[in-house]
Amino acid sequence: MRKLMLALSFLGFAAVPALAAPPVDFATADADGDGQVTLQEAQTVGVSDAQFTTADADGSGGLSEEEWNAIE
Ligand SMILES: [Ca+2]
Repeated sequence: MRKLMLALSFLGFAAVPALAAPPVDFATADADGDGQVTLQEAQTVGVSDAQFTTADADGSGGLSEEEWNAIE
């Protein structure tokens, strides 16, 4: 019984998703400092295409600081 409880608690812990947040802060991601994070800049710090497209709320092709901070 004790082993079962341990196994269940381990599985429960493993199922908790990683915290939803951009991998680095906006200033770090905006490598050229133009105030927008491009897809290339985002990919450099590990953001996927899908995350970028979802975060680009206005479809401008670049992320503002507000859009960047909304990355999940
Ligand atoms: Ca930039």
